[in-house]
Amino acid sequence: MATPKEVKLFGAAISGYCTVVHHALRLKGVVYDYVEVDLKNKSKEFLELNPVHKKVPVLVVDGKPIPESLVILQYVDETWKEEHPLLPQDSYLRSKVLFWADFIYHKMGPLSYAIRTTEGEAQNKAVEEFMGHLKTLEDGINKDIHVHGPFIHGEEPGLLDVILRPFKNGFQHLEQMIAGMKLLDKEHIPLLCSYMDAYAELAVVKDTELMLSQYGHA
Ligand SMILES: N[C@@H](CCC(=O)N[C@@H](CS)C(=O)NCC(=O)O)C(=O)O
Repeated sequence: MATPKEVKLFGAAISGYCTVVHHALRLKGVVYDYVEVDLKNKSKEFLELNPVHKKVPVLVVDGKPIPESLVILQYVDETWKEEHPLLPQDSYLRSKVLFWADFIYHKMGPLSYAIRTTEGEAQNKAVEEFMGHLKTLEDGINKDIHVHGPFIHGEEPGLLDVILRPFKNGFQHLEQMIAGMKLLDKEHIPLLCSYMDAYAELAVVKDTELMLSQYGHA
């Protein structure tokens, strides 16, 4: 496959789904243009890129649109294969990583939304269920991936490190807003907390936050 010439990311600074794409491109060293989409007033150009879901992120590579963040991450990993692999070479290990990625997206994502958008009893229930999922994820990663390093994927961050990042940001924000709420608890999920802390120190994380801060969000 020829190396792509023009890479453009249509995203929104508030969106964790877009953050993960910024990080993947930057870990790979891909040079790209960024277009901030006004989600309240989506342009005709943007709607033509993602007519099915009408959501960000959409990555456009040499004029071809790729929607859906998890699909984009896999596309990026395959297209810039030589640089910083995000998925393991071994197909069984890769299946495990994709299994837990799917768990994060489809089990934890909706609950994280519920925590942010409910109050009282409903919120407590969502928090409790979410804490259970975090523990399941910690134990599952430990059992299935069991590599040693500061990151989930070992010495270098991979797909799971990337997609967990928006949770850390979101929950730190919630913990500050709601007194007594503790979502990222070192006693409960020591490994995940330490992976997330290591990831937070990366230049790609800080550079992306700096770049997106011009749109009013870190
Ligand atoms: N499954 C999608 C979810 C993307 C998503 O929910 N994007 C939100 C921003 S966080 C969006 O574009 N919302 C605009 C809308 O729904 O109109 C992905 O992983 O890319």
